[in-house]
Amino acid sequence: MLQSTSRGIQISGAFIIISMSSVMIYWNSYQTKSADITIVNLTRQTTEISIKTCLKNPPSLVGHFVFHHFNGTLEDLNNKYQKYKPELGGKFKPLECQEREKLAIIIPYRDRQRHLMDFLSHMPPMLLRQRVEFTIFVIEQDPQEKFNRALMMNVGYLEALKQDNYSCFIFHDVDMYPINDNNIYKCSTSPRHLAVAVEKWKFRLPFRGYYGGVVAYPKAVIEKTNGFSNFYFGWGGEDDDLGARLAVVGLKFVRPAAVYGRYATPVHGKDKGNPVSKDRFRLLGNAKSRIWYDGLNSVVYNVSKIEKKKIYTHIHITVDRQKLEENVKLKNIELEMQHLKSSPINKQ
Ligand code: BGN
Repeated sequence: MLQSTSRGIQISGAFIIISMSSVMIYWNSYQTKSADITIVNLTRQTTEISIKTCLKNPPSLVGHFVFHHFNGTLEDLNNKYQKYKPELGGKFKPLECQEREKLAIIIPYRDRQRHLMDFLSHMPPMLLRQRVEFTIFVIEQDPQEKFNRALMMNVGYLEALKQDNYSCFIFHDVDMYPINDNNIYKCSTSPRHLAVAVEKWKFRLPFRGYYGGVVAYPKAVIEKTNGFSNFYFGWGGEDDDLGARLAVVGLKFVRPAAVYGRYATPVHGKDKGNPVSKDRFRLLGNAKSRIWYDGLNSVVYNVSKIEKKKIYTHIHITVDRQKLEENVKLKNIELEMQHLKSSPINKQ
């Protein structure tokens, strides 16, 4: 028997304490663990509220979980995730509630088929437990130029926004696998560095300012920093550059606790086409002055193919380094001209 009172609901003797103020707390912060879809059958109003909005820490979380290498095929994964009915291109929505934030996971990618299969096997179950609405975008740079991870992040951001109005972006290495689902894949107003305790560094930060592996950015912050630098061809430095950009716009990143920000990392050999960058020290030296013209507003790339797979979107990119570098220079000149025109001397 269900009976409504002004302060709560009586169900066969059991009393669930729920006042209108507590409903407002669920509604406003969606932080608490105790709700999700458990408050059904209350008043009509509370039922609607609790089903509609996903909680930030839902009760479906399990905490630590194990990374398993996956030996199957993409077809196997398509079948496995069929019950979640992802839209073509791999847009997953939680079935239990409605999430307000749309997350795009951007993976800069080249020649890591096995890691990608592991990623696609490992990630969706965790994200669905976290009640995240998400799409995975794999941004593959073709082999003719050295790999440019940060440029692929710019491309992923711009291309994802052509598909839907994503509000949160997580830029993710393909070979880092979270192993604690309290590391929530949602955005806050500050950018977040999620890869805090990584297996290959004995579950520690390699150095205090490390800002690589996995970072979460709300859309507004990416716009503020003009995205990321386009100049880092080859391995190293591009993640330090992201950190430098934040400092220029007066922002700091935050991290989850190390017990949550844990990642398994499989061992792998050196990547072909991604030699250590010799330019990285020079680029980092002037990172802060390049932010206004080297980024989203000057990136040049060519989309050769967009494959909307059942469980993710795979975008193939070619980069003409010369064209790109010319365009970044032009943007610099353009901004300097604008600056001169608007300076008080020229206005007289
Ligand atoms: C740093 C690299 C990062 C890399 C981490 C972890 C550079 C720039 C010169 C100081 N930075 O040293 O890009 O993510 O190691 O491997 O090389």
